[in-house]
Amino acid sequence: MSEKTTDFDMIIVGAGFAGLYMLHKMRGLGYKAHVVEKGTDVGGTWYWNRYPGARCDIESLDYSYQFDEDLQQEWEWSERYATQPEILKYLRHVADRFDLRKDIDFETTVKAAHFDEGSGKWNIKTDKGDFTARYCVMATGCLSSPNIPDFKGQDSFKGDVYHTGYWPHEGVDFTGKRVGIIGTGSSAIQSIPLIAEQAAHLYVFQRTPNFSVPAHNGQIDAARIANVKSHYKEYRAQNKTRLAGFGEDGKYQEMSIFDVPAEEVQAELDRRWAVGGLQFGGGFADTLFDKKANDIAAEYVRGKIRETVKDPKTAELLCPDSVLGCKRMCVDTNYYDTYNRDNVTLVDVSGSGVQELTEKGLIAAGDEYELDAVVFATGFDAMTGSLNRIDIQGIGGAKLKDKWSEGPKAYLGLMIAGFPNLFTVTGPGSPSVLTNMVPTIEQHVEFIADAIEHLKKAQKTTIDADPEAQDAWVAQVRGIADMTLLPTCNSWYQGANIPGKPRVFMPYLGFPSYIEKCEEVVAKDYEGFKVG
Ligand code: NA7
Repeated sequence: MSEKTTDFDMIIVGAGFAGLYMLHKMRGLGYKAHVVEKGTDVGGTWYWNRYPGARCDIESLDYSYQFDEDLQQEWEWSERYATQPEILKYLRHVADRFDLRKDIDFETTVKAAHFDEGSGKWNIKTDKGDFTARYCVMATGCLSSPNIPDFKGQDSFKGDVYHTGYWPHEGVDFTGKRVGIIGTGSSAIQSIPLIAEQAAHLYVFQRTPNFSVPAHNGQIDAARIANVKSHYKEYRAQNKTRLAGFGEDGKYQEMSIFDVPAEEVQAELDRRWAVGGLQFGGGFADTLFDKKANDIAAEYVRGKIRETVKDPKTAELLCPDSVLGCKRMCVDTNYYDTYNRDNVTLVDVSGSGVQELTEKGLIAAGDEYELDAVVFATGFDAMTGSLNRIDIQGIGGAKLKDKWSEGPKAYLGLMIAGFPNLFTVTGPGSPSVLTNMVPTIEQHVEFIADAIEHLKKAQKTTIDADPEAQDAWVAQVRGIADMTLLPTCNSWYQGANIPGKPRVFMPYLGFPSYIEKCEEVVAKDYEGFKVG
């Protein structure tokens, strides 16, 4: 039996959307690439997040790969917003179709990645053995390191405990159970209506309410599928010109809401609400910049909440007083209506929070709730969590964790100065989570592959971010965010959901401008990168 190869051109960490395409791309270019994946199968985010109701909030015709025309033509999405099982099935199909599994080690966790200046290679340590590779790509995801708050008495609870991001593969039957769910972010908002249908009683422990807009999900209209598929390439190209990489062109989106007559504003908000989805927030040019403009759209949603939820006290508790869109809006099916059920109670923990887990349940706002199961829908250590979990060391043994102790710094969200030949797909400073993630991932993967081809042609072996270019990019990311209302609430965009995490706005706001910037960087011979 031959020895297992441990030296590769590239090691890719993670087998989600990013890792799979990176592998396919590099293999196609003739490189020896290999993926290391913690899960038992491909899927990344869509492998782990199996909670009831988990689905994408971007439409399935958009949230899919475009790198292969045959793939996008042959795959049939069934619903407007794909469920987690359907996206996982799609990614499994992609892995089989391009024969990717043979180059993936599953159930293997990367513990460390150290740059060896002598060999110019990365030494990658896993729990199953070590690898060396000239290039290392962290395709570790943005929302992939679950946040489990450290409540007092955490281990004393005798019932079942779940986190939405680590959901059991076999599913959970809550029939007849008293269930408590902590959190009211997107994962909670998607799962609450379904858990409520099963549970004897569901208590929702809410620290901060979120804005949610209806998905109006359903089977995708066959005519729409045929239409998009008849010109998929042009359809994708048009999306690339849009602010978040998806959506529609609205009549007023270049206009201030104050320049549009009030009845037309109302009609446009009604129209967007009826269409459903994240596009609700994109109607007017100033919604994300001017608090008064934002208030109009925010108050519209509050009106819908008050209209839907029968108990006025519960309705008020569900109405956010923050800026619409400063936390990622949620997209739901029957979320607000679920509070009209007799077996659902909203518990306000905005003051003292969930105080303690006990043997029988939990204590919140001074009262003990007896429960059979607790669901943590408490989100993720976004954008940096999965990178910081790995002991990454660059030039001179410098640790990434130390370099990022005051907040993450990266150039274009793709490379980190001092960590040569290490790439991040959708790292901090990438537009990633503010866009349709799949096309953004494809763009990053293609940028990385092109950069490596560039090195090969130039007979060079190393690429690294220039610290000054990196600092300028970090300043630009923050500068743009500061022009908007986005930093005004405690969002995971700026690390505010994790105690002690430095508060730095991480994603770059501006998808078409990001692509233009990357193209300019390449045209200027990899401006801002040091090639050697
Ligand atoms: P989110 O959006 O980060 O939501 C997490 C929720 O958990 C949010 O309501 C938090 O309240 C709440 N939370 C977190 N810690 C606590 C503690 N200690 N006590 C009470 N409540 C807490 O995560 P999701 O998984 O729902 O969604 C993540 C993204 O995935 C989403 O934006 C989409 O892009 C898809 P808080 O608001 O911090 O007061």
